[in-house]
Amino acid sequence: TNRPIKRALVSVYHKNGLDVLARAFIKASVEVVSTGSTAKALRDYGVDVIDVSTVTGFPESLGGRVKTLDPHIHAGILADMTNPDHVGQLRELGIKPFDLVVVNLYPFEQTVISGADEASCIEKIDIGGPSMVRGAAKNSASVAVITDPEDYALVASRVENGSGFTLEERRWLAARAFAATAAYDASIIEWASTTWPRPESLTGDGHEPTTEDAASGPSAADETLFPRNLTRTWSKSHELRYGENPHQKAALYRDPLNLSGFAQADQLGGKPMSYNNYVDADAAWRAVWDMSPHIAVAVVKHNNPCGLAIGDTVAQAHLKAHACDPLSAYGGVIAANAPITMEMAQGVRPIFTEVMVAPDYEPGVVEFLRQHKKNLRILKVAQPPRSATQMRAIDGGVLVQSTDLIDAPGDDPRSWTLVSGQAADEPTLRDLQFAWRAIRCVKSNAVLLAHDGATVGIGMGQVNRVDSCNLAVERANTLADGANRARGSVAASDAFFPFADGPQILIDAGVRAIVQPGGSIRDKEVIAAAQSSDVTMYLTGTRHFFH
Ligand code: 93A
Repeated sequence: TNRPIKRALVSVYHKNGLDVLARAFIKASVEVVSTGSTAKALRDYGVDVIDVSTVTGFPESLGGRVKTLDPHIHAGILADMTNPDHVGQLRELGIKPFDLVVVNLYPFEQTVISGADEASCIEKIDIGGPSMVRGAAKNSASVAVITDPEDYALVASRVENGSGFTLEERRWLAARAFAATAAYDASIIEWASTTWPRPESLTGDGHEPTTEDAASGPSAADETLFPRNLTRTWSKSHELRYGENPHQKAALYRDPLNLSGFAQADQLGGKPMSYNNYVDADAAWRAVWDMSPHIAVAVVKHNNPCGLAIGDTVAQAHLKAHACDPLSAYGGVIAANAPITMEMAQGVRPIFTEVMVAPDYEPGVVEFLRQHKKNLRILKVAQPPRSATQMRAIDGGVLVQSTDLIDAPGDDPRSWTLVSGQAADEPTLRDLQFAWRAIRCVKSNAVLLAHDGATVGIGMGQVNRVDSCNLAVERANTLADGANRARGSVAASDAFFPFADGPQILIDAGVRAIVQPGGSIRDKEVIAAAQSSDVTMYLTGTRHFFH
């Protein structure tokens, strides 16, 4: 099944590594057909190249848009040389078959990322390249296809020793080639569907959602967010040591169109990131940006905050966040939404910490951390979280939702409804607002207590809200110094209280104000509990579940 390589078609955007191929082609006297600047590069390496235009009898035209799109090329790629009929037809037509196709495509993604204008992006949509790649992949019975310069050394050795590739090898290369063109198309779809949304003129004529659709689901306006097919591709960045547990395998994939998000973090020190490190650090990263424009620090463990605080400096915010639950902060992930200062680094030094993530580090800080905290994974992330959608895999599918924004209607205290007690004074209102923004990063059922721009007790992830209330109070009051931090604090709940029992626990613990969405059929009882103790209560009308 081996097919020695006697004739090759080479058309590559990236010219790197071509010298390796050129040497092998010369040595094995391979006939090489090539496009414009690839031909030139190969000639410079001494290869006696035949121009594509010589084979097609047609000049490369339309500014390069039509180079290889010609039957003289494609019949040579697609002829199955194990099929006598194909062999006969080629002979009649005077077309010679190719044994090898080496193509790499116009850099569409990189052009989009560079911020190039629309016309430049369009020009970088490769048409001829994917046609050759798909043709050669379809015809793996006869042709070997290569799209990645990393494979040139392998190809060169097979060209030189005259063995070519086996059928199994050609098929494997074909599968990879199909994956390459699919990924290429996926990024074009992603770009085109966001750059060119559905126009008004196409919302009639059967393109319009039925009234049923409109009532029950996304409308045409959501098409950019929820396209008909989810064609986004993630490129494999690297494999992780293991997944959530050591017996699980795992890898990180990155969105090739987003070069500055959390998944693209720069690691400046420490051991490689683990699967759980990524999950926790991403949660911490989101939590601190929910506090923007305030300077904020979050300490996260197991996807939940063990402390979150705002401050005048990152060092102060970290002290306050750490103080919420020093016991749990051991082995945590620390995120800040402002550059890490030396003062903060010194504060973190004695605390065992897995990961630190920040937009930047002041001069000398990275060196200090590397020196004193050898295992600390130090991450720098260029941009705040900005994904418009969130995904979660379920068996046999994936759920997609628009990202929960902290600036949803109801997140602005000016829209809150006072239903019990005195209107909050300014410091109390500030704490209520902090607590409400903080609640979003706590797993449901979430109840948290806050004081002076810091969480002081967090009740997370319970399957009933009473337990979350108890937990929040208990954690606020378990510091070694015996301080009663629940007394005088404010509370937030991520969703309504279904009964008065939960808020009663908070009230009994001395909480002075509560913010919650409201909307329970027993709101009256819940509000009455607050009123009878003269505790301030605001309803937001907005819920922030986080599962
Ligand atoms: O504009 S194209 O879609 N039209 C074509 O016919 C064509 N043939 C090859 N682009 C085409 N190519 C691409 O040109 C290849 O995929 C490769 O990226 C590039 C190589 O051109 P050159 O050798 O002139 O640099």
